[in-house]
Amino acid sequence: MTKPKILITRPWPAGAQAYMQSRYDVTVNDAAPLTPAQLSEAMTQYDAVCPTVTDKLTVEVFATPNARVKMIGNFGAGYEHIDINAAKAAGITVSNTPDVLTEATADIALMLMLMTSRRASEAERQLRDGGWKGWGTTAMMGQSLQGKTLGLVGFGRIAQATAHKARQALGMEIAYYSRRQAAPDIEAAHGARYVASLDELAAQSDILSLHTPGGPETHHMVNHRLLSLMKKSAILINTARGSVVKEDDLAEALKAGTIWAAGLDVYEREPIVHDALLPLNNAVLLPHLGSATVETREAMGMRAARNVDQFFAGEAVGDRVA
Ligand code: 8YV
Repeated sequence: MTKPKILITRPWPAGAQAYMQSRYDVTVNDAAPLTPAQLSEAMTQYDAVCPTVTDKLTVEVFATPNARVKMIGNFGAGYEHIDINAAKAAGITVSNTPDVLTEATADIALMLMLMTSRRASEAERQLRDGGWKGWGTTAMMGQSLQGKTLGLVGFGRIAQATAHKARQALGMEIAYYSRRQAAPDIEAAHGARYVASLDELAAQSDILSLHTPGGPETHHMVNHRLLSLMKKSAILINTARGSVVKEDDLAEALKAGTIWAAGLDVYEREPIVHDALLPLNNAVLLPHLGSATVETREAMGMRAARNVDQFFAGEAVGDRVA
């Protein structure tokens, strides 16, 4: 039997890629991210495509005539770059890679909380620039997190892992807002208090950390109006999706002192970072590192591979989202 033809749109970590190559007729694109035209062409050439967050699988891509692709095995948990309705309409199965990146992404949320509250980037920049004048009683004072309220927007796997780490390691109080209140045992496990509206959570939080999916429902959820409800001493953390925050409004709020700081790992127009954010000392800016550990990226590859295996074996696909 001929092996299914599979396109991997960006090179994977070695182990997971070798596994795929041992089982399928694999093409790996190691050049620039694919253009919409190249993605459309791929739809006619392969049995499955394994994309990442940088590939926009739009309604137009799914409408490609004579499409051969039957399965999209996304490398990543978030899948708002894939038009799920169009995939369903075209009868194409789509899967993602949840669970395996939960801890790594929660670690980055915690890192951003510490970096912003303790002014780590600003202080290191000062030192490297030769501006450190020695220890001082009031030099580079940040904020303590012990006993402060961490407000989580969304309460899925990554939010819960962030709650666990922030409570155990930093002694923070946990509050959350989500469309649905979590079960009592989950709330109890994290000592988490449900807040019935996003506005209230924004007003109560010392750190507001975003854990919603991207897409139209959460687009610009954090904007001038919401930022104005936050405490002047508050910190915004975003490890979710850039589209959730209106960057224009955030830059303005950081400059005006409407909020104290922001720690971002994701951006509206990656890899472009809003130029008003770049000069701000109270913005910590990371280049989408959420899942970037060797262990996690290998596990994501193997999870995507498992979904592909299940699909071609005619089994139920474990992480099917369409
Ligand atoms: C991934 C992510 O690395 O999985 C996600 O949703 O945000 C990232 O950590 C990226 O999506 C790869 O496709």
